[in-house]
Amino acid sequence: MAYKVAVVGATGAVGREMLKTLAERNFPASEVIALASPRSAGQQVSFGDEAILTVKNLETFDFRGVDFGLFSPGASISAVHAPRAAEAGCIVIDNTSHFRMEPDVPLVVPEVNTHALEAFMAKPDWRRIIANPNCSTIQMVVALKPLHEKFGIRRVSVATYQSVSGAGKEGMDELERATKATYVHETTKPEVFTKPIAFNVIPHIDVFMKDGATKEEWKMTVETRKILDPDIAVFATCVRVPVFIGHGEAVHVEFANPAPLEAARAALRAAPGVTLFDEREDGGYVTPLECQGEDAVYVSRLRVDPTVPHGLGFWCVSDNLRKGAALNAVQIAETIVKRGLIGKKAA
Ligand code: 11C
Repeated sequence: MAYKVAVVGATGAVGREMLKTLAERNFPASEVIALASPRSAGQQVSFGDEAILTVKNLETFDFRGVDFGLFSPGASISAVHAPRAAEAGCIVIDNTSHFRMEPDVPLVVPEVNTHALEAFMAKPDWRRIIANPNCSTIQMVVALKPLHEKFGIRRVSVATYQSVSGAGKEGMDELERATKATYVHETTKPEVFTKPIAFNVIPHIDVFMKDGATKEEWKMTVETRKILDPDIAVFATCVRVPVFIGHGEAVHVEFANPAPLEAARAALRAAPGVTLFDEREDGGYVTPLECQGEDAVYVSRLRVDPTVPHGLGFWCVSDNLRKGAALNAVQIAETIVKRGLIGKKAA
């Protein structure tokens, strides 16, 4: 059984990671097609260790016969081309923010809410568009899910430490340029970020909203509620740090019920997608550098928060390009295949 897969935005940081992830996990693909803007058409991208794909023009591509479209081309491009692909019969898994909060689009993290995916796909008139959440939301809900099941979460307060790859290749290039320039006492003008990113931290990701929160902070609130539970209160402060790959988060949780430390540890150890590494000694925690290229959401520094009733705090890190984007999208496609949610085809 094999499926025709298109990767849209194939020349971007997430698109390349999608191709890598499909190859590494041996996704049952009869054909993989790399698509991008007319400007990038004709470029070559790797698919696994051996194959090279020539990028095709998204604007003129006909999606008929394509089973899965993994999209990460930017929200305004997905807005146009994802519905076009879905109408042609393709199942779109979209990594942009464009469709996430639409009520008829499931927002899915396979370890957390596969039930939502199944419920939407069971509807005869479903839109054939599935949204991949924001990277900072994904890693947090993977860690929160086992704790919510066990103790019932009331409120989450989170501060993020987000890598520049969240802003794509341009963000990574700006950090590299600015760091090198600092060493030779030169200055570079920030373009992707609003202030110098080298040797600095910037408490601002995405645009400002009317209430003073940024859209990244708003996304963490509304997406967590859509995925995990609409009754959970979430307050987020999202910060850009001079790290290339891997988002860190300091997460503080208030539960409805007593949350003993050992029971929390056991729940996290048993949870799919979570690796608990919490040694309470020098180096006994995971940092962004160590999670690059890894699939897991790592939880460390788990401890009781005695300042609230039933409180716990922890640190979590994950590779934002991988579990925060490409891997989650591929896992959604794998779940659809494994659960027989689309008709199977002969290879
Ligand atoms: C960042 N989290 O770190 C963002 C990138 O809504 O998919 C992903 C934006 C999104 O800048």
